[in-house]
Amino acid sequence: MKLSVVLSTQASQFEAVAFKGDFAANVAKIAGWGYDGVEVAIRDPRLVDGDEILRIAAVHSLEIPAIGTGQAWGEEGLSYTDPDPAVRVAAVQRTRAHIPFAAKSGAVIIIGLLRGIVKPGVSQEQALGWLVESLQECCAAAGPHGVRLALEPINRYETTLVNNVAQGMELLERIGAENMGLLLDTFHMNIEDAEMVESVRTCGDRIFHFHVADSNRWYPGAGHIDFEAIFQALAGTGYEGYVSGEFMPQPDADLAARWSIEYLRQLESCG
Ligand code: LER
Ligand code: MN
Repeated sequence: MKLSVVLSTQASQFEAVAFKGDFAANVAKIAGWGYDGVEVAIRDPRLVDGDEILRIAAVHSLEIPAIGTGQAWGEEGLSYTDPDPAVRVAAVQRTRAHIPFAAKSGAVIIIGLLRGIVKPGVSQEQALGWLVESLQECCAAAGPHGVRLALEPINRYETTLVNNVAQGMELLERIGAENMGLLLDTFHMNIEDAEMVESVRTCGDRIFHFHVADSNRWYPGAGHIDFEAIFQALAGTGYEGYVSGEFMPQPDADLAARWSIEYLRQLESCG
């Protein structure tokens, strides 16, 4: 199993990102602990130097499996489901702006909190309609560049739209694009899905990316999730992508990243 960990390219309010500081220094540390890749969180691709990110990653032989986009919601309020059409357009434009770097790096574009939440005065069906339209537009723009998008079911305490894997699969049906899949995150599935192993099996070849944190959102091994069973199911789907650590920097970012890879590597299914 190829392992990566989330690294933000700039300061962020989102807590479950282990590293937020000096990018190059953190990439060096991550490579030193034995990771194969680094997942980058980018608020606005126009404000970061994609070639420099690729250069630094290459120096340490790290791949970039995915780009996290949720900071544009957290810091700027962009979403596909805002009642203001200008905000929805800006969210689609922002997603499209990630395409060149995604194409160069081979990274999947993560659609997490950019989906937004159902705002007062907006029905669930209307919000889902806007979400489907926006993602169809993003997929159509990304497709010719060979870029894939991964929608992440996110627990109910963070969003009111698409909380579990079954809802994610339903939305994929409605979007109907080959380059749209799901990102499964064990922290969210542990809250929302009746049986995580079953969710992994059901999602099958629509799993485009995978996040791990334990039940308490600390590093894997700090809580009570059965990662052995989950990874066996994941391997059974034929998944060849990355398992990316997205957890709280507890007790600190370095220890969390080190203990996570140590724990995952000793699992039979992840060795
Ligand atoms: C992002 O990958 C995620 O898991 C969400 O919890 C973001 O808030
Ligand atoms: Mn996640």
